[in-house]
Amino acid sequence: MSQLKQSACILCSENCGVEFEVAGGHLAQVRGDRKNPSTQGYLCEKAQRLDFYQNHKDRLLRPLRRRESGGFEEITWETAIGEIAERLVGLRDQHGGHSLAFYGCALLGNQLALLHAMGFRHALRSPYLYHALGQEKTGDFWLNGEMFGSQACHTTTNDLAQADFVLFTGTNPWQAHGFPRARKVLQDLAKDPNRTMVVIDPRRTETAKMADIHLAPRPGTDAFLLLAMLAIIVEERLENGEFLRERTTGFERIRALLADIPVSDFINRAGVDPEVVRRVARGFATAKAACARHDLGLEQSRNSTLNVYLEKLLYLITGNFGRKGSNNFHTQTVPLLWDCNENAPGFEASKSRVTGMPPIGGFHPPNILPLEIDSEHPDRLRGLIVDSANPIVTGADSQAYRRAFAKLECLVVIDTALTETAEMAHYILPAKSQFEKFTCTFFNWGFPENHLHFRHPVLESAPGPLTEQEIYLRLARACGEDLSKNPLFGPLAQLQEHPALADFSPEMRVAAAPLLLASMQYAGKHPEAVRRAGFSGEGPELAVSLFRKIVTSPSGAVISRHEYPDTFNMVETPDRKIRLAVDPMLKWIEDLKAERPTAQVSEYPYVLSAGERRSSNATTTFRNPEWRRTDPQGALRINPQDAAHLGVANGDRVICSTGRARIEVTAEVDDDLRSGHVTLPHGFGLAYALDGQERLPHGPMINLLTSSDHCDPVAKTPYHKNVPVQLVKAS
Ligand SMILES: Nc1nc2c(c(=O)[nH]1)N[C@H]1C(S)=C(S)[C@@H](COP(=O)(O)OP(=O)(O)OC[C@H]3O[C@@H](n4cnc5c(=O)[nH]c(N)nc54)[C@H](O)[C@@H]3O)O[C@H]1N2
Ligand SMILES: Nc1nc2c(c(=O)[nH]1)N[C@H]1C(S)=C(S)[C@@H](COP(=O)(O)OP(=O)(O)OC[C@H]3O[C@@H](n4cnc5c(=O)[nH]c(N)nc54)[C@H](O)[C@@H]3O)O[C@H]1N2
Ligand code: SF4
Ligand SMILES: [Mo]
Repeated sequence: MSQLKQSACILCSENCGVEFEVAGGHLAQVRGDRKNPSTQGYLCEKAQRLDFYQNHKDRLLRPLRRRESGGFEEITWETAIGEIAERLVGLRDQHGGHSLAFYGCALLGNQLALLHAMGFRHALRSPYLYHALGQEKTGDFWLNGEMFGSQACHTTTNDLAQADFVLFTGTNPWQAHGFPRARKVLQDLAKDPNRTMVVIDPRRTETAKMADIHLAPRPGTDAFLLLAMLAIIVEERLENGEFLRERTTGFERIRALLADIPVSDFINRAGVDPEVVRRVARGFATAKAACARHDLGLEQSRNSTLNVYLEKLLYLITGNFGRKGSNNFHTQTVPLLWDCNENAPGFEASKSRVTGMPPIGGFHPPNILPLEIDSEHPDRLRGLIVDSANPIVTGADSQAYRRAFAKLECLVVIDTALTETAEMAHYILPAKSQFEKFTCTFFNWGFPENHLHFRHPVLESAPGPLTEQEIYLRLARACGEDLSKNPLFGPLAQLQEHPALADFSPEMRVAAAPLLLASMQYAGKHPEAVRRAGFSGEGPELAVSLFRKIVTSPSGAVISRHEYPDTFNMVETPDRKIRLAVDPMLKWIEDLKAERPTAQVSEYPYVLSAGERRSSNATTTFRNPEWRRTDPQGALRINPQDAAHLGVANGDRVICSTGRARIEVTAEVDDDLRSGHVTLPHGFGLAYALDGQERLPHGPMINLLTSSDHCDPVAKTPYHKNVPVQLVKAS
């Protein structure tokens, strides 16, 4: 007997609504859920493979404890919780809460337990949450603090479906998505002769092939290109004077700086056609509504935070902010981002002890984690809880991670699967899968309309795994925390008794309580927008009607409808004006002007983008490599000229090395790449035992090659898209 159940795909932050036919513990048929208000039935091909996440040989079913002699033994939950609590409380009491840190706790699909995790973090007095967002978006969050007054003022580009000029820089949404129904939106853009799509990417990506204009700069030169575009806009007086006067401060300093940019020299540095650059700059500035979207190609490349700053200046100087089809702010239901500016309470205490790194948006960067552990510093990290992440594979410099994790006095991993990180743990705690529990994602970053999808379980879980909410509650209790006094567990426990939850099962009451808290905060902050989405009442009544809708809509709910100018009410500077001039960025631009390209021949002459998004990857969510239909080896893509130079043909093996490591990969000759630029995919290198074979890694483990010090000076985000490598044909 099969049954149709609604849920979401968990493979990227879009979390497209799905309908599953469930049969015999399998997610048999997968269809797009037309009733999902955000994704409306849309799916990409990867969703068809979701059963590979649910059912595989590495699923964890029992708590495991590391044996002195190596390997793991099964233990009961009671023993596991008791022993972990004793060890963590021991470290806290002997060395202080700052000897303990958390990693992850909020994954692409699995974020409902975040408040519980933070409740437990409070019990341990730990100031640290390391997170993958600190490998990508924290430079952006830092700028939001400087320019908009709060690191939580985060911009969204979801309205680009309404734009008539769209600029994608360093992102390939055909593969990576990043906004709802990406391929459909791209197809509509490409078909419409009145709208323009521009892609800035060194590779002729799937998205670039659909664009009206593709600029292929040398990898790592976006700052030069964007500065040239800004200088052209100002030189041609194409800035939006009215917007700048009403909404911003500091433009005169920016104008003076841009007047001094050597435009032709900078365009030359980027290696693109000056006429096309002018056309793009003019097009963006004079469009009815333009929207600029970037992703890792800017964030994980040279000058990361500066790149993002220049993109912000581009849409702000041209007034493409706070209106239909432009860049806007989004609202947050459960706040994922927190303002951590210098004046925020507890700022000093939240700095890491070894490297002195403050959190940005609430997150510490994975790049510094090995240094914080593998140190003689008396205040080094000694205990770590990893939940929903696999940093041994996904953090820069896997070997440094391994060395550091081996020194931890207590490593606890909460996961559904036996990962490379779990294999190093003292304790492994099995979590229910995202299809076996109530869960939710707070990456609902829509604007003007925002949505939330509280997902119900679609499968029975085997006995053994628990939800993360339950795990954190048990751990906190075992640590002796008075839950009623805990700033998170206390309110959540009270809300479980709220009449709005009275008709729910006990399990659902625990699961849904964070959303009642969130609904109260959200309806309190955005009452008009919530009412526009069809809810009525004031205060608690409005909050409860919003909450009831969220938890009883298995396909997701529309939670608010804003009006475009609301964006300006969300600016948090004292005068509600956007500060354009950010001193460290202006200084950085001066430094770039002084920088001279080197003519030196390097030992590592190729630029590797380590971590491309393809149809063959989905972070590290799938362990069984058989889910892939193409690209089984995770090929190194290389330009034909470079391949010929190395004497390499399609399918040949190549040694790819950096100062850190050398790995053997398979070449795929690809004329969509510039000469000198090569790419390897993200998410490969996971160990898995195929039938009749040993448990062995499949494909390149790219972070053996990367290093944590090749990174952004402000946010410490790694320059993964710009790793100098040496290539030789394998003998
Ligand atoms: N299929 C698939 N989709 C995913 C994921 C996945 O693992 N697989 N992961 C999800 C996650 S976690 C994220 S963060 C997003 C990331 O999504 P994206 O950032 O869009 O994806 P990437 O392929 O990592 O990088 C984007 C582009 O940057 C380009 N690039 C490299 N160097 C430069 C440069 O110097 N300048 C410019 N302008 N471009 C450059 C690359 O050629 C590439 O096309 O994808 C999400 N979606
Ligand atoms: N070189 C290089 N490195 C990169 C990147 C790159 O482009 N290049 N990209 C970076 C980026 S953008 C990102 S976002 C990170 C992603 O890297 P991570 O932050 O490590 O996240 P994932 O790879 O998505 O790992 C998800 C983990 O969650 C587990 N999991 C799945 N469901 C559940 C659940 O319900 N409960 C629990 N407790 N666990 C669950 C999975 O088994 C898996 O181990 O990688 C980063 N690393
Ligand atoms: S991987 Fe595809 S189907 Fe899944 S959430 Fe992302 S875009 Fe949607
Ligand atoms: Mo990411």
